[in-house]
Amino acid sequence: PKTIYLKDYQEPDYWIDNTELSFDLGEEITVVQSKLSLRLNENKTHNNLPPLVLDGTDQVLKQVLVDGKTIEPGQYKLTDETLALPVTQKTFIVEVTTEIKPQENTSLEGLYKSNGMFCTQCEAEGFRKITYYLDRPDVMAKFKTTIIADPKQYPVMLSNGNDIAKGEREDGKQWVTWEDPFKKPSYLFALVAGDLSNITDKYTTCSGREITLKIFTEHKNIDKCDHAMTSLKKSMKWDEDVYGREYDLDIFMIVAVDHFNMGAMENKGLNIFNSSCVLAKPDTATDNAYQRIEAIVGHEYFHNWSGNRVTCRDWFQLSLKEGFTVFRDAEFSADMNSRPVKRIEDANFLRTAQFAEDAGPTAHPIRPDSYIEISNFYTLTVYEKGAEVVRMIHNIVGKEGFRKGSDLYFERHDGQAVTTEEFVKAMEDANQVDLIQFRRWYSQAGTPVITVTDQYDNNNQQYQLTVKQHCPATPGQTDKKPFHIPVAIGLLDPEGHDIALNNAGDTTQVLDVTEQQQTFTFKNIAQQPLPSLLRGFSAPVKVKYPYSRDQLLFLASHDSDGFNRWEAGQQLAVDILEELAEKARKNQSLTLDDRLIQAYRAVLQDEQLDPAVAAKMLALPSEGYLAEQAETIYPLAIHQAREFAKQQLAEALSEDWLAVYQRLQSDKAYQPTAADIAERSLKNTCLSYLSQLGEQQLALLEKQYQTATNMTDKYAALSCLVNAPAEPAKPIAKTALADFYQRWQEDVQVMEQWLAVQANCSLPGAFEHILSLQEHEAFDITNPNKIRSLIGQFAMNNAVHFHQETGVGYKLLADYVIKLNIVNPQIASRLLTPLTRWKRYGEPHQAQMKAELVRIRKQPELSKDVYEIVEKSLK
Ligand code: BAL
Ligand code: ZN
Repeated sequence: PKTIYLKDYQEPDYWIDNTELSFDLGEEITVVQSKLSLRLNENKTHNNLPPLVLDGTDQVLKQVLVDGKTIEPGQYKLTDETLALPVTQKTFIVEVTTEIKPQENTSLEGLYKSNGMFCTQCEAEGFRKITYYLDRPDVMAKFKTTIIADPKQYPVMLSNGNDIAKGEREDGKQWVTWEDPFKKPSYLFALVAGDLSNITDKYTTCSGREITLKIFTEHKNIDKCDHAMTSLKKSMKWDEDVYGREYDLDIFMIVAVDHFNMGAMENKGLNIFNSSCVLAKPDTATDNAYQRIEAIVGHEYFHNWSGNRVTCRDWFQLSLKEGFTVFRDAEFSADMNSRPVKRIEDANFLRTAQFAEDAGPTAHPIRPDSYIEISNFYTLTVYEKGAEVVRMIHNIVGKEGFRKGSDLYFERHDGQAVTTEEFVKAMEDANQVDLIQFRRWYSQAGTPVITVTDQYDNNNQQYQLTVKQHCPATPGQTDKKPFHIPVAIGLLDPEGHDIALNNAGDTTQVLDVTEQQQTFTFKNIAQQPLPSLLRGFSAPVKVKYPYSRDQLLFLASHDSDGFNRWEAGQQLAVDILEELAEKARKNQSLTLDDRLIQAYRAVLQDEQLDPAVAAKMLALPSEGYLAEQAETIYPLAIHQAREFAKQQLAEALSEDWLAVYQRLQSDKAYQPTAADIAERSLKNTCLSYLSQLGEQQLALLEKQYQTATNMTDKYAALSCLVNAPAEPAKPIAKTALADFYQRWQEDVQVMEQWLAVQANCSLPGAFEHILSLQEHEAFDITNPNKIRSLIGQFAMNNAVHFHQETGVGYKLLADYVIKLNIVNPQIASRLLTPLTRWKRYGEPHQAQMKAELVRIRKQPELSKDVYEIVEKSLK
């Protein structure tokens, strides 16, 4: 397969101004007709008129016309991936007729069927599976789309823009024409046809325009759309208030689809959503789902400006729209819910998963230099680290400066396909700041490590922090230049109070770290302070400072920065768990440092603390995070250490867990408000510790399972039962799982949860059970959500079974990668991720993981998606 390089980017030879499409949807064959108005790109110098090379694959070419004249097979050149046509005029019309079979398309790219409904997914390069086209984001055209189908099966037929005409043909088929007045690249095209219900609402924009809002779904799910509608209206208002962005079409539609590779897709005016990211009602969706839906509805809506109105010139610029939009959705969620908790969750996720990506064989900058398959670059780096890079700009220029910069960016580039450079330039120009060195965040991969040392001079009342930065080598990048890292810090006096750092009395200061080594001096410091470093996680870096456990305990109870209070507790836990894991690996006896118990007790007894923050502070670092911290990963030792600590904390604080659990009992009707979610989260955290306490608390779990009036509480109880180590819990868990299945077997979203809770079970015997679930009717290899729930959860979150020493866990994953390589290459390649980390593991894991990668590489007909990841991993 060919590698595509950013440095080779060239504008296209031709532009497409207008695209007219017609789809005659059939059960066997779907006929696609396109009519493209093309124009020579006069920006480029041409000796002769170059041939028009259209992208296209997986379709049968039936007819080609240029300016109304048939082009015979001898006159065009057709390959598996392109159609090249001779050109004789600078402007011309191309008409192409092709046939496709959406019902056989299991890749879920292009046009396909999900539960009898036709739907599309075109980003990044799915449109070329629909028709021959200049399938690249810098070619932007106005689209007019006619859909023709049997009205009995497909009464609802949707595409981008506004519906402008409809009618019935003589053969009884109905047709509808949609027109999108905004120029767009092909990746934003969408089509849906099916027997769907919808809920409708209205939104009046800031300039007084009335927008029709519709959410479409299968009839049985119509009672699950309200939360998404509320979230949509909140998003529209928030984007007006915070960014001054108003919606532009007269209608905004969302469609829920069960078979979907991604979470959702921002097609112009017609967002298509994975049903798990849009459908919710209290008795079937957890608080996590409610919050995920709000965030994703926001994310896709915000793309209307950051992505659609201003789009990407090429796919190397993906973070231009994704990093910025993730930043926007994170701020939206922070404004709608608890800001500190959102920051903790995002930083925790980044440090667990994106740092691991940065430290592995697929590490790449947020603006990659090359790719084989662009689908492989919808990564945590491009999305989450990309958002952190935007956040750093926000912190450098300030809230108002950022708004000035984003206004300038949208004003300058509305209707254009641009690069990350244009974004940074707009921020610079609007604020007269220099981001030259900052741009290295776009081109250098890897997680920088800052090592901080300090010195206090009592005589001069002076305190110095020396910061060194280093970024480990990543594939293709050995020597990195220093980054511009904004490091927010505070200093605590021995009583735990913040020290004023300047005459204005500021207690947090941002140090602009730009050199390999730099010293910062603070004057008038009366006593030796304790530094609070990287407050609010002000940059996506690792920090090393030799805190003692007592100092961490001190910060965990005194730091005025909510994020760093949580972080100090995490660091204390990591330090203790690392020592325990080392002992476990050497088969030594384990004892828990009492300081962790003290820290937890303080949180449990602090009734003033926001329960959402308390729940975060009472969660031990995940096995994934501990693995990411380790030099060499021994997953079974990590698991043993963490389970031991959990057990000890459960026992030592049993009365506190129970007291808080009982205090938080409530018979309020379910509301997905921040305050209620916070209380449920703390209550269920307590329940999970109580579930460690043997037989004595089983009645509590069983009661919560049986009496819960919402899915959050019910699922929490089910999860605790399934993972409770006490022998008498087993039959109760079995009964609960059967009851849960019985009750919700018709509900696809709940069945995903049911599979996931079993896939995550780390108790002995769970692996055999997971294997048996592959045969269960709730599982379906053609549905990515089911793959993610069973196989993905198992490989990502069930370390003790995935990494079992016989290697059978790795084999299970590799078997799925091999099967899905044919069925759905995008999902196959994503599933591979845990195996790609093989070099970081100790033996026997390392050799076994590698062997499975080698087995995958030997398969005939590897997709580009899987090939690229396997090759990079084995280098
Ligand atoms: N553009 C792909 C889905 C998303 O990031 O919104
Ligand atoms: Zn996005």
